[in-house]
Amino acid sequence: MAHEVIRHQLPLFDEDGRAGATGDEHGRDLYYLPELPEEDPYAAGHRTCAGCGPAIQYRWVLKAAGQDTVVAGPTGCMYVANSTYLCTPYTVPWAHTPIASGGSFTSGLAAGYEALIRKGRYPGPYPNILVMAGDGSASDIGLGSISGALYRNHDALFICYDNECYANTGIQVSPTTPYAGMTTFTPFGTAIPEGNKLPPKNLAKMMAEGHPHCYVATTTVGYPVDLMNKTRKGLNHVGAAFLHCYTPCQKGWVYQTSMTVELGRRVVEAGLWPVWEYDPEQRAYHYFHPPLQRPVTDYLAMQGRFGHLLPEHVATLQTGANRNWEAIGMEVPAALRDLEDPARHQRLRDEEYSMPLNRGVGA
Ligand SMILES: Cc1ncc(C[n+]2csc(CCOP(=O)(O)OP(=O)(O)O)c2C)c(N)n1
Ligand code: SF4
Ligand SMILES: [Mg+2]
Repeated sequence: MAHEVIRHQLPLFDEDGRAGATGDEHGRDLYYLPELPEEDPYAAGHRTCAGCGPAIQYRWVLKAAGQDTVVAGPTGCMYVANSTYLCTPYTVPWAHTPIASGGSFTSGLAAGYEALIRKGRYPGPYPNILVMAGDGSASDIGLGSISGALYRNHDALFICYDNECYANTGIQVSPTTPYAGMTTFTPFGTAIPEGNKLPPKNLAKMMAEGHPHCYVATTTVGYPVDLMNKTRKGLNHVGAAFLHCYTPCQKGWVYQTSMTVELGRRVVEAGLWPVWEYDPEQRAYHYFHPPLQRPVTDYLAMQGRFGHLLPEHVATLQTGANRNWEAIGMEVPAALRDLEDPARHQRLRDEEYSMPLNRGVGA
């Protein structure tokens, strides 16, 4: 007789009663401190760069998932920097997979645990199974294997930590690199002054539209409670779930290391990273409306990878952000609409913007 598969139901963290919340003048609730688990399945002692966004994501996700978790990591920074010989930061079972097979490996894990529990050969309960793949893996080299896993509806959480480049091999362009983002494979010059000519692949929408039975969400390291709750919702969902998380890479993007979390908020406030959830029961999207709408320059100018932008490039990015505001059901303020005009801009390094931290490469 088949044994029953008992699944965890992880409670969500309170987002309203934030114990230590102190709003800034825009109500962004800068420091909120809900009761968090003390356990840290991703412990200190890894070797990622200071301020590494993916490392912050790994820590929050594994804190939310807890100790009964099995995690996989395809090749990328978060494999290489975390698994120096005889040393890893994981206190839960972890496995490296080839860059193309995060989806198929994790499918096998999920199917294997399910079969063992049914046969009475693993006492259960069914563990939290998740994979965290880079954007190069999830949106490019391993896209097919993750899409296959979502389609077959394996009970696991598939996460893309998106640092908008192939970081580990030297900051090369990936399908999620933003328009005009400089990488080592998209240098700016007289022939191609914007660097990267292509807009980023909309990976999360592809996953939601293409696999409508799955829970799909986007988030950033700027919203830790949102990230942890979406991790738990994805794990609680019986079947496949996909989470796309914006994770700045200070080495590749060239910014002050303390600004990783601030970037994770500004990208949303600039209209460049819509935060949403797709509910497969209702077949509906729920969009987060940030309390503040900024010009894209407030975000771009903090990063050296955009230091070469000319007025027309900034205007193109503002135009894309404005269309995003409309797509998530927010009004585009007249001041931001005006900024679609290149004549309203200077070279990015000469623009006025808030918190001028990094005037960029060549500035
Ligand atoms: C099939 C294959 N092609 C190329 C590589 C080389 N490679 C190793 S890590 C890496 C970068 C991965 O980028 P991403 O998935 O975005 O992770 P990140 O390094 O940015 O964390 C590449 C291209 C590989 N390991 N396997
Ligand atoms: S290169 Fe980027 S993603 Fe890789 S460890 Fe450094 S900050 Fe993190
Ligand atoms: Mg990457």
